[in-house]
Amino acid sequence: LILAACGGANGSDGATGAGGNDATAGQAATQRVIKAGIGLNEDHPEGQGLLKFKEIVEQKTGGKIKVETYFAAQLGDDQQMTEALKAGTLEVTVPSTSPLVGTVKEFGIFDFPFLFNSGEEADAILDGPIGQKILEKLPEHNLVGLSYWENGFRNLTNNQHPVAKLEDFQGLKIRTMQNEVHLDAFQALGANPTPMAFSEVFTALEGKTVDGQENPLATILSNKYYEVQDYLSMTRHVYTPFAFLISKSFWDQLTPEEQTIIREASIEAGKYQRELSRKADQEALDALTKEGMKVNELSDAEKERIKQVIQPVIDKYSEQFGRDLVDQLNQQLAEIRKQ
Ligand code: KDG
Repeated sequence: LILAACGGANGSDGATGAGGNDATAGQAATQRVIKAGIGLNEDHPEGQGLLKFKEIVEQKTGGKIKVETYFAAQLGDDQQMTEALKAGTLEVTVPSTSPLVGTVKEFGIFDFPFLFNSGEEADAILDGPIGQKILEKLPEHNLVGLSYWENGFRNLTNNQHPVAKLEDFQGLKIRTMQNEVHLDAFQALGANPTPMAFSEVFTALEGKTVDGQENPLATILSNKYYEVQDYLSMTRHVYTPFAFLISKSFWDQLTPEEQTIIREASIEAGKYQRELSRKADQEALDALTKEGMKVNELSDAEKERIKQVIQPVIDKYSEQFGRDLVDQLNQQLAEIRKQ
């Protein structure tokens, strides 16, 4: 969004202006506004990360670029906001990579269950050549991906019973993100998955359209799912990254200096956001227990059984997303794990 292009004032005075103003004399005095929308709440690590991005951009541009923040899916769900970026009617959004598979199918490799063992492993892959190669597929869709942030490891909540073993998934109606890998994985486990936009989840849980959902602990807390869910099972079945996206039509209007400030701000805010996210993941469990959720762990043996049932789903999608890419991913993970 460009507010006012008032090049005249600075431009015409530039030659005669006092020394102090010379630095800005040649630049168009364009006031820009970045509208940034996300699905989660302001108190969630993602919301706090977005506020950090705003602070850095406004400070580094001396207020020339303003960031307006919109939380809690006020501007739509992840897919709708991503479409708005493509259309150039919204500048920034930070969706989970999972619903982006309709735009760039390769994001789906990050949806493979039990791919990463830690947030740090995820950082190394996302910030390394594989993560960056996938971001490079965005510009042809009028999107620019500047960095990855963290949504985190997902855990299952439901209203029927604790999920402690493979058989406990049988028949559970579970809301999943709009992503085929998630859908197929839950189907393979015997559950009855329903893809749904994030903004509809609370109402679906409350109205019992579904029995359960899965999300990182910080989201289960921030979105008050504990009010409508009894059981929390620590499945940690998949890690979800966020992708920091900016509309390409907006990006292309920026000067190289402005692009650098914005790219670096998204990376710096992302570092802060990942730290907050990891702290929140540890702290949320206590809070959720206090809210009365019944928490259970899964044994390593059960996790192994679950992994085996899901493996054919991973094999199927490895072919679809590209064998070479998946081999490269596994190779790099093996190298990271050796260190
Ligand atoms: O802004 C991000 C959220 O809208 C969403 O991605 C959260 O993980 C999520 C989900 O379950 O949809």
